[in-house]
Amino acid sequence: MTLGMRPSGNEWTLNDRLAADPLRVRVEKGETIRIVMDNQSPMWHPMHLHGHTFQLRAGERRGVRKDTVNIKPRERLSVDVECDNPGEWMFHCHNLYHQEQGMMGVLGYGQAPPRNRHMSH
Ligand SMILES: [Cu+2]
Repeated sequence: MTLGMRPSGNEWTLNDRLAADPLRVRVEKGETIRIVMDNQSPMWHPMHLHGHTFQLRAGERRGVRKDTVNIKPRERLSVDVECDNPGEWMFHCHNLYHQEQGMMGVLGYGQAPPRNRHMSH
């Protein structure tokens, strides 16, 4: 997952997508996924996942379990998520102006729900 900033300097992205077309990562109940976050922007991003905790990875070692992790500029960081809580869960930067501009997506179980469904925080 790429954390990016558009050249305008005020558009923040996940995999180069903005808020109007958010990233959805499809998972299935019972699996464990690894999210590798690659911060290609020059700012810190406190990335927060709803509905789950995740476990930081340091090489093959398992790190602490949290629901928010700070990623430094140009840092790459991996977390493991046990998918044990079905729903549509927001995953976003906790700097709200980054989130509002597009640094937000969804971790969703199974097939995506209809597009017009409102996503609440
Ligand atoms: Cu941010």
